[in-house]
Amino acid sequence: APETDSAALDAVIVGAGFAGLYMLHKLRGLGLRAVVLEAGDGVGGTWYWNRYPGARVDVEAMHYSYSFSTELEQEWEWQERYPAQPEILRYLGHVADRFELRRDIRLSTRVVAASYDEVTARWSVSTDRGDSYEARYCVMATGCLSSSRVPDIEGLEAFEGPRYHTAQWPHEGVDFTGQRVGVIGTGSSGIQSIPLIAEQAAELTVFQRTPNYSLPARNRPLDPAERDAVKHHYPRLRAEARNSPVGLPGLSRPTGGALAASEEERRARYTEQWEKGLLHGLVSTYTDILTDPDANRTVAEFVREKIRETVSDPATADLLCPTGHPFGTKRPALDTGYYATYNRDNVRLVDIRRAPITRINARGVVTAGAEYPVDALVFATGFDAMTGTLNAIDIRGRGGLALRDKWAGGPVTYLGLQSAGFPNLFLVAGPGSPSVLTNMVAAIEQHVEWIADCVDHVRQSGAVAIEALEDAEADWVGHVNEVSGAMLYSEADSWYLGANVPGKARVFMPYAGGLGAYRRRCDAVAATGYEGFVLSTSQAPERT
Ligand code: NA7
Repeated sequence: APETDSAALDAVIVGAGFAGLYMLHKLRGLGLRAVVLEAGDGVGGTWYWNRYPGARVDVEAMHYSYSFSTELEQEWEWQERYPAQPEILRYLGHVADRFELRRDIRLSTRVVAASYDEVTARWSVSTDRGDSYEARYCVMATGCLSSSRVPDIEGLEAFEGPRYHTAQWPHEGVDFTGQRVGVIGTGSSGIQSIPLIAEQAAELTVFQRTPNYSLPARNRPLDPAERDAVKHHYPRLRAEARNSPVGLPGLSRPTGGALAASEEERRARYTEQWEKGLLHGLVSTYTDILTDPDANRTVAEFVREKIRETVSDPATADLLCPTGHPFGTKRPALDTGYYATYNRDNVRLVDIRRAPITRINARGVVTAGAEYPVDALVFATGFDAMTGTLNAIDIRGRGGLALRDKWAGGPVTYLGLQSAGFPNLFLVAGPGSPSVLTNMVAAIEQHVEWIADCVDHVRQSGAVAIEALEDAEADWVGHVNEVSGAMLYSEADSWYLGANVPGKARVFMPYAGGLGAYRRRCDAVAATGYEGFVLSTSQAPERT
């Protein structure tokens, strides 16, 4: 992009996924000039990268979609209840076209650094192409699960076959016909891809460190009448979603605790939710599923029973039953035929908790005690979540303060939207935001709209910068910790806590108070003239 462009820029947005696309549209609506810098060769963010077999959304698409345009929500026809990656990518491509976003998106452009100049009160954002963009505002729409991780296993480079990470899947797809395939990792990506790889491969070996809870998705094509009914009721459903804890309509608001109910009542309620195929169904049955270990055990045991009913070999079933962490403290998966896959003759499960992988050699995977030769290896090993992508960018605020240094002991933000010392830098779905515990698109819309209103406020006030105050930030971090501390989340080694990345600070990053409560808090902050933020009305004096 020509350097001359940037003199006229108001904002640089990093990332062209759900967040970045809407942010661009929103800022344009304010009359601002913004540009989106995107590392991928196409738009779509998460849905651009994650092309592994079986990659699907785990929130119903009729709700996991933008609500900001009535025309868009009425004209788009979702084909499935839980569409696979290509359908969601088509949707985002359509959004980019429909709102003419592409002319301001620079693809194949990875942001490597961003620094704030106190004299001009502007950000300078540099890319791996060697150019830079200057603008008053910088919005990091970089995603929560966008830095994929391959564990540092000795001998990895010696493996002679192809290696894949689920989030770096080749665009042309992979044909495993006739091959012996190894999959490492049984989070959502492993759970979604394993059934399909098992159908194709000659042999599949799954290396499991931690069994996860997975619920049947009950995915199906959407019939037109059902689609129309949702569209007809969108105004009510979207309003309900926006103010609900998880950003979705229709979930029951529990009133009582699980242990106050009889075993029969509990079973009836769990069964009802199990049949519905909804990610947040089981946790919304009773008030105390995520706070009381005994209440949680009732639902965890219900899921384990389902696993034992499905998997014919009792030893395999046992290995698949999660016992080390409470239900819902890691994000459960929604699957299609996951547990039944282990009834196939060509699939075996290897417990690498008991006998860890010691190395990889030219032929395959070596554990303490056995060697598993494979032709191809799939890493479904997840991400350096929530902070990985931000910390990979050299972000410098006032006085040259590096965000990654400030966050060395864990991320600190005010409302998940800003960090003190970094004026005019906004985060979408950042640490301290509820996004990953909710319907991500509903959370993104809230963040984007709040940021746009905030930028508008700064401009209307004749100010040049807005920055979170340290006290407000400390209070927010305290509140985030207090809310999750009263819940069972710390009992799981999850990516919410950074526990999957060796050496990462163990801090519960998301705000667990729910989207509705979060929205009310953000609205109150805006209504009181951006309490907890400071506006600078003039550019900082030149330092000597
Ligand atoms: P996840 O949920 O982080 O899952 C990663 C999996 O890989 C998980 O089973 C890990 O076991 C396993 N893993 C990670 N590192 C290793 C090593 N070193 N050795 C063995 N096994 C390992 O990532 P996903 O991509 O599946 O899903 C991410 C989110 O995307 C998901 O929550 C949905 O919101 C969508 P562990 O549990 O750490 O023992």
